[in-house]
Amino acid sequence: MEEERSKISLNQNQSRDSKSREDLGQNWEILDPNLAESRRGFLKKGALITAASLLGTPMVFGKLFPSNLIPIGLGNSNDDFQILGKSDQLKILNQRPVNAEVPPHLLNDFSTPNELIFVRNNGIPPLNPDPQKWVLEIEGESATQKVSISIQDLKSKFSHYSYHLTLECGGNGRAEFNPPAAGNQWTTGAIACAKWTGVRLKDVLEFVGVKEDAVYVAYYGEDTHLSGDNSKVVISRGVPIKKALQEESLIAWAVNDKDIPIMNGFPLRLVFGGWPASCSGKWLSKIVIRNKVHDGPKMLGKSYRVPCKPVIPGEKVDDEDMCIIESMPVKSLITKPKSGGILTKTNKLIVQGKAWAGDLFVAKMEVSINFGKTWQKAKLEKAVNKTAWQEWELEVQFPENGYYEVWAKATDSEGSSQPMVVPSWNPKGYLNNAAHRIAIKVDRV
Ligand SMILES: Nc1nc2c(c(=O)[nH]1)N[C@H]1C(S)=C(S)[C@@H](COP(=O)(O)O)O[C@H]1N2
Ligand SMILES: [Mo]
Repeated sequence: MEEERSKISLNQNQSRDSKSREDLGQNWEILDPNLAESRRGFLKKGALITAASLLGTPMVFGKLFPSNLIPIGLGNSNDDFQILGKSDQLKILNQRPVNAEVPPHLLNDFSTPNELIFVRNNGIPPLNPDPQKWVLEIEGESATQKVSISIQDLKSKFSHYSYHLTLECGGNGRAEFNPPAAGNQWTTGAIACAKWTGVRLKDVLEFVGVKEDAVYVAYYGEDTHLSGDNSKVVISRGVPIKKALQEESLIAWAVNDKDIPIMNGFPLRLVFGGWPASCSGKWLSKIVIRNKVHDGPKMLGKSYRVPCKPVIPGEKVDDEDMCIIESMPVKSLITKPKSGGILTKTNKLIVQGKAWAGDLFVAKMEVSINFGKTWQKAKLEKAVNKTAWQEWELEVQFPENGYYEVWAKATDSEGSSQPMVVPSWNPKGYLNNAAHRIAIKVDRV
């Protein structure tokens, strides 16, 4: 019993803090049981009863609760470390380089506000970059000429476009892989969808001239290596020419009609919606048009690659059996309410969220309150443009008082759905698109 108790790590001395009612309305109180938000653990026989007694309420569909899951709670530890231009609500995973994710309930805006766009740095951002003096070079084996262009020229010579683009780190959800993968232990928050403004990469590439043999378009940025060695490139990735020529692929200078936050690439960056965000070069100073698959740092080996064929968890995989990640898999988040709320005056709840599917569209969104036994179809909005996330909403009704989980699952336009459990293990912990779950207690008097 003791062991199970500590595994669930429920804080018994939880206080009901009426100040944390947030935007949930009068029907809500927030508990802070610090339940482990993890799929890694196993509940032993009898642990469900322990869980229920610790929760102080029965698990209504307890019999259906899979034995390899642990009931979720909440708990969001905040650090003192403040990131320039970012909300203090971000969860800091690393201070050097800065890496910070966003709790799901803060992603309820249609366009993610600038201070809530997650940060994934591999090196040190440039200090006080001057947009007036910034120069973008374009060259490469498959460029017909070498061009240097200022931001002012980009703005005046090419048409401007704005798109809502979903940028998700390939390692989002890494924290759940077992055996664990090294790197930032992202849970669900390395994702943002904001309105980006700039010029089409396609227009700029056509202006420069692309040779017939072009295969890849890649970036270099002005961030510096953690080692302090300025001759070392931090990261240099890219996309196949087809993705580069997509209408929504931009060289951007603004997000949500404001300057890009310094942590997200001010004054200039690439944005490729629906692909691992590592393709979207920040502090962009050079674009190369390659006649082969780009071979910059973090393109090769195991970086942003997964085994071409499924492997046994923990198995060693040779580099030549790894394939580059392209379009990201279908995924969704419950962005309202915050996990761990208590319904006290009603048994009805409006659940809202976002869903995205790489280069595809989301075709269906479903919600379950009985651990996946039955699913209810949510109202799903159409995408405003390709690779924008889509909003969804559903009112659910809970049959009686007790502990519930709301599970949400998206299906893409080609029929692929999110799994309930962590999908294909891979050495670096990429592409975890397991369905999102939140905890709800119904305690109607
Ligand atoms: N120059 C540069 N570009 C970069 C990175 C970086 O470290 N340096 N990180 C990449 C990775 S791995 C991700 S997930 C996204 C993160 O973008 P964001 O920090 O704006 O959310 O930027 C990508 N572009
Ligand atoms: Mo990333």
